Amino acid sequence: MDLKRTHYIGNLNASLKGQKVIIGGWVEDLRELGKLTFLTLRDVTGVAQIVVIGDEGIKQVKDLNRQSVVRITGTVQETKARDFPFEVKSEKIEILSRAVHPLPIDPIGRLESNIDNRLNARALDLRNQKTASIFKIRHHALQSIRKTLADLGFIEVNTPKIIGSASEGGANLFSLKYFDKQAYLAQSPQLYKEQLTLGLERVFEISSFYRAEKSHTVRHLTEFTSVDIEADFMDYLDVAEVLETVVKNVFEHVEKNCIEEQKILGIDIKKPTAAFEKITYKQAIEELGREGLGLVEGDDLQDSHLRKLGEIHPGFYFLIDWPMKLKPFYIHEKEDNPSLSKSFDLQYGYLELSSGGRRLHDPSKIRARLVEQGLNPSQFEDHLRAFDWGMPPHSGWGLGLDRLMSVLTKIDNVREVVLYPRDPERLFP
Ligand code: AMO
Repeated sequence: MDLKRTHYIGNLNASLKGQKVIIGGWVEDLRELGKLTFLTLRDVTGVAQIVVIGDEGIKQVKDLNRQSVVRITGTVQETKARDFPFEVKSEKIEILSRAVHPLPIDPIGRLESNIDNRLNARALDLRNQKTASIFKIRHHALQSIRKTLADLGFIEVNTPKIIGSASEGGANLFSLKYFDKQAYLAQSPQLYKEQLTLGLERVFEISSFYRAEKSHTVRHLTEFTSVDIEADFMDYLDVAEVLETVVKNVFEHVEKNCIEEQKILGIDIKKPTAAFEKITYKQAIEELGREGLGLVEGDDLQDSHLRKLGEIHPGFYFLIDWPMKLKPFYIHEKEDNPSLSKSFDLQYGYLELSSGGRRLHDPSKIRARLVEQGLNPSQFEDHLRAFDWGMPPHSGWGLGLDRLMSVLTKIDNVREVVLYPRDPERLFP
């Protein structure tokens, strides 16, 4: 059976009047009006009205359930319908796949289903134009990130996800049996991306990473998508600038290329124009002190502190120069104040979107830091060997794509912007 279509519905228009077309998609609605049946057909690009005339055609679609898949051969013609600029008069209907009735959720979204029911029927949920729009925007965001980084000379890489020792220290690791050995799921590409600067200088990776965190929040998943970069001959503020460019370009690209999707979601995406403010950790502590949240230097910022900072700074801002003791073993100290680090987080209000910094490239310093943090340097020897082979000074960051998507689409729960989210409770579908 031939499955080809001559057009996506989105490519049809009134100027094709009189032309024969073959389209295919999902039946969204069916209305019988005496000797006519009107069928609304949707594919990924749009929706069209089909008029079915004649006993045979009408009989074919009479008991057809919504969301069944059909291929229509017909002619584009003028319409009296107010919602459509043209219609297609059907000459041949092929029913390719029948949907059951009732469906687990209303795919058009007229009847709202709760998020759990929608995630349980995610494939069908994508027929809801709001859901589809989120993932079209996500596609455009990814395209923009890849283009920005490639234009800046970054090479896209793929690092292993099954690893023999922790990349971010020991906490929150998923372990798995690897034949007769113990293995883990990568929490980040940290060690690999650092090593790769030795050969490829500027690298980036966009991939899933894993954290065994039993967090039940709208911003944590056990499997999340991270955009990671690492670059030699760049200091921490240089890579922060790359991050700012990446984020701004995403907004600009989506603002221009996802006009219909923004309409469907009822959002108005605007590229941030101002430079992202840089607030030092010390300034943040002082600001929080003035708000009555007394912290002493060296204290980590808890959720309540970040929420308060987010009220003071509602948009994008960098929190820079964190105390060394709050940062991972691979982070470089500030030359003029070794108790502070060359590090930053990119925040959107209270939400942490990214963290990064300059890395240590002197292996003896890394070994000392590992010991300081209660980690065993011998478990990192495979990694540290590379630091004796001409490791350039380097910096990088990791950006949570799911969190960025939630900011972009103004949807709080990251589960909404991930196709098949994984959290401590959700392992299916
Ligand atoms: P970090 O652990 O801060 O840094 O992670 C970087 C960014 O990844 C996102 N993220 C998550 N998103 C959803 N669910 C999670 N459980 C989750 N965990 C992290 C956040 C966070 O800001 N190797 C360093 C980065 C670097 O220095 O290059 C790292 O992994 O948006």
